[in-house]
Amino acid sequence: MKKKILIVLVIILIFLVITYVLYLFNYIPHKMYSNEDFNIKTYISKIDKDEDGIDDQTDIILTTDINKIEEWQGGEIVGE
Ligand SMILES: [Ca+2]
Repeated sequence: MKKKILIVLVIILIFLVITYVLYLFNYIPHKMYSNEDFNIKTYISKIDKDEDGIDDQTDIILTTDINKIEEWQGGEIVGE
């Protein structure tokens, strides 16, 4: 009997972990907010040190966004 309970708990735990990961990586649809929802003006830097035509603020955000699988290579965003 204890073994059945343990198996059920492990299955529930696995289900919760899978659900959390799917939610985290946006595979489960949910409400997402943008800057406009909170009246936040997007900051655009006037500096473009690597001269790629993308302001450095946007470069930093793009390269640290965990939802995007992009690589920063020599001033170009490669892949998706
Ligand atoms: Ca740049």
